[in-house]
Amino acid sequence: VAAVAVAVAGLLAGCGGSVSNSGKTDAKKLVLIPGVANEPFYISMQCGAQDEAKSLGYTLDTQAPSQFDASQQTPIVTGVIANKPGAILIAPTHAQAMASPIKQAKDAGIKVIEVDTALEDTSIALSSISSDNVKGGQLAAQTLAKLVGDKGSVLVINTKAGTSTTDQRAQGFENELKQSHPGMTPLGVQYNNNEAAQAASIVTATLAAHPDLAGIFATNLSSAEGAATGLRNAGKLGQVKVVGFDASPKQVQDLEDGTVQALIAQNPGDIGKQGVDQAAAALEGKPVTRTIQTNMIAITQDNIAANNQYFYKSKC
Ligand code: T6T
Repeated sequence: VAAVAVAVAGLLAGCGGSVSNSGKTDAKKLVLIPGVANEPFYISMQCGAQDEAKSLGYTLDTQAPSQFDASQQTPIVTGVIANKPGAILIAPTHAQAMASPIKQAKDAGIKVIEVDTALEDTSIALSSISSDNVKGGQLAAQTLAKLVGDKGSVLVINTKAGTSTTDQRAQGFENELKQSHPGMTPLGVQYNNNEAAQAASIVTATLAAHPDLAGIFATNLSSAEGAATGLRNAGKLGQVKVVGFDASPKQVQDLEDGTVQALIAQNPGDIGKQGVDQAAAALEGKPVTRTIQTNMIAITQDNIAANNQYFYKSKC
């Protein structure tokens, strides 16, 4: 009776594959669940993950929410659990709100690997691969300090509270200002809901209240793309210095034309690749590394030509 029940459960789940003691999963099937669809950071991650999956003999399917939001990512996770892949590589869109659905994946016997963002609860994922985001924020502060001559008011444009990576970048930035740059006045953190248009509006409103604004740290792609648009609209290009995180095609264009002065580029392709390596290790019973940090670089007009391998892709 038990054997029949297992077979029926397998049929209902629509999958074959190996039987593990935690249920029937397809041990050759990986699913990548990025933070949001059609965005160069995650597209680059997907390219790296796909290539690695292919070379290791796994299939990799990608299912992304249309907005960076836990309410949209949750049903994707639930749907993926029903298909029982061997492992998921996921970028949680919220450090707390995504804990419950991701734990359900773990409880269903699916190996969980975090790529880029992470949950606050470190007991759910087997491995987390990301930039050192606190250090990235510190690097942004040091870069912006040089650009503004270590003085003046500076604004942080962040995405959504609860995003582990960008919260850490803002924290690293503010700590560095506090510790080593007393001449710089932080105006605080404003959130753009991961929408470039909202970042542009934040810049417009901040310039109205603080016409002497010296610099902006934009903690990710949407913040930086929007900050550049806001400055262009206000006719403040070059007067207000911008250090942005990420390196989308638009961000690189903004750096080339001098709208922004520096980009902290991550290595999303490597995050994806290493995510697959960790998933494969877990599925093959090999040792897994709990925390892996991938590299980052500050790109300015001076070193842009030497660093085009860091530019993010719009397609693989
Ligand atoms: O900056 C990346 C990523 O590291 C962050 O967690 C969320 O925003 C991006 O995807 C860029 O949009």
